[in-house]
Amino acid sequence: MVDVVLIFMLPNFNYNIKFQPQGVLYLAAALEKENVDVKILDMTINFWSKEKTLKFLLKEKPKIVGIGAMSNQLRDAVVYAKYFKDNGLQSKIVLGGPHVTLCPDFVKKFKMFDYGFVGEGELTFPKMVNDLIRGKKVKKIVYGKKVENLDSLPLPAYHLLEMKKYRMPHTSKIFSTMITTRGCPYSCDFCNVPKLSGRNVRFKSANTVVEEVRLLNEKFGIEWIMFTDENFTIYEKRVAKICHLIKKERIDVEWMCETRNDLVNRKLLSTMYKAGCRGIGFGVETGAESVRKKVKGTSPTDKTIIRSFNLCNEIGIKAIAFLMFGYPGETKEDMKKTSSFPHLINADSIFSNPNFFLPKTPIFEKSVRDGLIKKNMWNKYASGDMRHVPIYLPNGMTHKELLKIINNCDTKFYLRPSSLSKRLKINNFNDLRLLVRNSKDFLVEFNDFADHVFKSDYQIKRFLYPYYRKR
Ligand code: B12
Ligand code: SF4
Repeated sequence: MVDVVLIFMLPNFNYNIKFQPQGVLYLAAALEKENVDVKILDMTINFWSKEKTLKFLLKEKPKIVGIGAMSNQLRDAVVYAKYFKDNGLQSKIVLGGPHVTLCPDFVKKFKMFDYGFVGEGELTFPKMVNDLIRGKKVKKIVYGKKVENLDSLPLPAYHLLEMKKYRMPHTSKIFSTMITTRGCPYSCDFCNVPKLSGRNVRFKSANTVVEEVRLLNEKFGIEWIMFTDENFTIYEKRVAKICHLIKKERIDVEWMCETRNDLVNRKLLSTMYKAGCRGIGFGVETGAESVRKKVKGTSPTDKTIIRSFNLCNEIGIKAIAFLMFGYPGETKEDMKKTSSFPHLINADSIFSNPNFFLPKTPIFEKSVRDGLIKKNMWNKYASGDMRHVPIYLPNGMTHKELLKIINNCDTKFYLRPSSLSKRLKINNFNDLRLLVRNSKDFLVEFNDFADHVFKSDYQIKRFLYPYYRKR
């Protein structure tokens, strides 16, 4: 028996990425601090059917089942919660995470959820849980208090996950995610991070960050860390201190992070490289500067992007371009520019995605005002009335056309001989020999390559049509 089971919902497409869900890890740590017994089910790892999950829950008899879901995971959250309720689960079901934070009324329409939890959970969810356990009355929608001092939080409850099951492209090493900031001061049209976490960036101190790195390395054997902060390098001094401490404490890890192209420079990149940074994902978004200007603002320009990619190439950090297709006013010509841009900037890898119509983003709000979409489209998606996850289709383009463009972009990029040899770092016979010797890395690289080239269409289908996969 356990007090709380936290479920991180299924990913609805076969991302070649399996990341530890930091949100529920932080929640679990906060609950454990209050002596609440908690278990985590990460569906992105175990892919349990609703029947199997219910069986587990009926055995564990938790007082509370907490489900964390992004907007694109809503339909599964609804299907699972309804199934639990219809089949005798007595636990109270609480929905938390980004979607309900943006659209709190969601739980009033979808009655399989007893409660909705809005915002950050660490300071408020433990009290809610205690109230529910003691049979006290709790409001239908509970609002979480923002955590002002991230250093005051207990470290995420990594011990509740099977850490070795997680993986990411670019490495065969044992890997974990970490997140060290909350909030973003920028205002890209397609993104709802500033709405979710605020414009004011809250940081963990370098000491706390490195303490977590050390714990992951020593206790869980983690050799590779992915910092999933949106703009890891936004405060240069803090990153330099993190690098200094990793080196000083001789922690044997390599790592990656994500940031904007206008938030790096030669000095910082070379400090990062020396402390183990081996990859950076940049939000390039589009190869058409005029479109980028509209959705992201005046920066980063093409020039800034090219410069940062060149610097990474020079220093030895893999530079990954995140691309999106489907912006207001974007033409097929613009999309062609996006497809060829990674070649121009000499990217090591790309991630191309359609632009989600994420609720409460500037693009979403404007499209509702312009009568392009209905405000309740995510409810329709959640209930199954809408077949696929809402994505932005510019200028009357069809889904099929957009997906084809995205697939072609991937195929064109990954099938270039220079791209393959760069990914595999084969410049001469000796490189080839080393690669074969280190066959695990070879397989990882080959798997990523194959995923992009042969299965990208299949992946995107799974992401757009959640019921593609039988469960
Ligand atoms: C890391 C990350 C990923 C990773 C890993 C996801 C994972 N396994 O956790 C990867 C790269 C795989 C990913 C993919 C995607 N992501 Co993402 N991702 C993030 C990112 C940058 C950090 C998430 C995180 O760790 N946050 C830190 C934790 C502490 O916060 P949190 O998760 O929100 O949890 C807190 C609260 O929400 C709440 N809470 C959460 N769950 C629960 C449950 C209960 C019961 C309760 C009470 C409370 C509660 O308490 C937590 C602690 O305070 C966020 C942006 C952000 N800053 O949040 C985007 C974000 C979550 N992603 C987003 C999106 C759109 C996606 C994709 C759909 C993108 C795409 N086009 O491919 C995919 C979908 C993947 C899937 N699983 O289906 C959006 C979601 C917006 C929305 N409306 O849902 C975000 C907010 C970014 C954005 N652009 O707006 N993502
Ligand atoms: S896309 Fe990145 S930089 Fe832009 S608002 Fe979102 S989190 Fe901030």
